[in-house]
Amino acid sequence: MAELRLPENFETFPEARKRAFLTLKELKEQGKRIVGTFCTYTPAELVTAADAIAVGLCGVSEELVAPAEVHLPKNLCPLIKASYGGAVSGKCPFFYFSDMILAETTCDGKKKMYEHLGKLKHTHVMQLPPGRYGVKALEFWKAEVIAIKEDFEQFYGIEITDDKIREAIKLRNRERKAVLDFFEIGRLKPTPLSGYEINTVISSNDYNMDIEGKIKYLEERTAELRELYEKEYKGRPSRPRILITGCPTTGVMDKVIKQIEELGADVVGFENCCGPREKKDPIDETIDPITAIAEKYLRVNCSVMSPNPGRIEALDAQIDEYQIDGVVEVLLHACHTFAVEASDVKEFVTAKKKLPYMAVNTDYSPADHAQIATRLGAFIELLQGQ
Ligand code: BJ8
Repeated sequence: MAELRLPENFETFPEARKRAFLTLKELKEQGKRIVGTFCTYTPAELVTAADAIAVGLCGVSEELVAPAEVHLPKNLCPLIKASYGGAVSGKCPFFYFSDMILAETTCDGKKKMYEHLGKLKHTHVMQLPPGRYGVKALEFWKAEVIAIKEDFEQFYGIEITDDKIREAIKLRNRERKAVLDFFEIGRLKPTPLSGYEINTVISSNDYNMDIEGKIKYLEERTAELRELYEKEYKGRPSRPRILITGCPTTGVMDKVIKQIEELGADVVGFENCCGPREKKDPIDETIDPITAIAEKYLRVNCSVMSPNPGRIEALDAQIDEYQIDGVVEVLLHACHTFAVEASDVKEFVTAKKKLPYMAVNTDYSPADHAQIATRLGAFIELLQGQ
């Protein structure tokens, strides 16, 4: 088995979560505002402008699935079940410490789950338009962005000024740039950065409450990796380079991302919400801040939007920019929107880009770990032979 390329002081995702939990407890005791969030469509700038901390509540653990099945059907996406399971069982400290929840109508399962969540805690559900095109979609979504601001103002008894929002946009744009620069280390060939580290760092960011600290860490790590590339990697042969697409991979990081790298390939890019999906697209700092926020988040390329051509465009660009040799699509069980898009993705990758494609249908259970390893092993052998 090949070794993962990880830094000496590498903090695993469970370690980062544990550290974040302790920090969050302290912050809560100091009276800080905490808002639980789920999705890339969430305008984090408004949370920051409310002087609140945003924490990610997406469930990533198999043990949280069973408590959810008391109210939710078995045949539902594991991410939805684990998110609700953590909340209803009291096992998710981030839900416990959140003052309120900022949710969104993305897929059907999530939006119906939020109705249950609303019985546990104040839950503001942003209504996303089903498609992003046309003036009406933007007008509708802009009204929803204003509604979030108003709910924060009422809930916390504060006023959120335009200046506060502008300041938050600038900060979050700097954060975006730092995350994107870190991701783009994956463009180097051979890459000095493990995809497992990328997925871990990005998922841990959901629990990082110190945005300035996060920017500093990412800038330093990016500089370190560039130096490492120049000193040790440049000119060496590359392992097969894989792009991950599809559903978020945090809950299946070990059985997919880690296994790919242990089997002899590099995960160099992510075209999913654990990747640069929205990082490449900063918020316009020159126009009315609410309009800028609404326009930006409506451009997120998620399969819940119909149609969603931006995802294929993003895949096209990433395959070229990251010199990809093969694409692995991760489909969480019962995620209909990504599963339906999968045939177009496969067609695009194999027919247009002339690259091997493989879909991994999975959930959070460890039961298919070995079976996935066998399939990934065969896929990587195919790439190595090309
Ligand atoms: S912007 S990818 S974070 S919705 S929960 S859609 S896996 S069935 S997470 Fe997502 Fe926002 Fe889109 Fe990104 Fe499918 Fe499961 Fe639904 Fe999911």
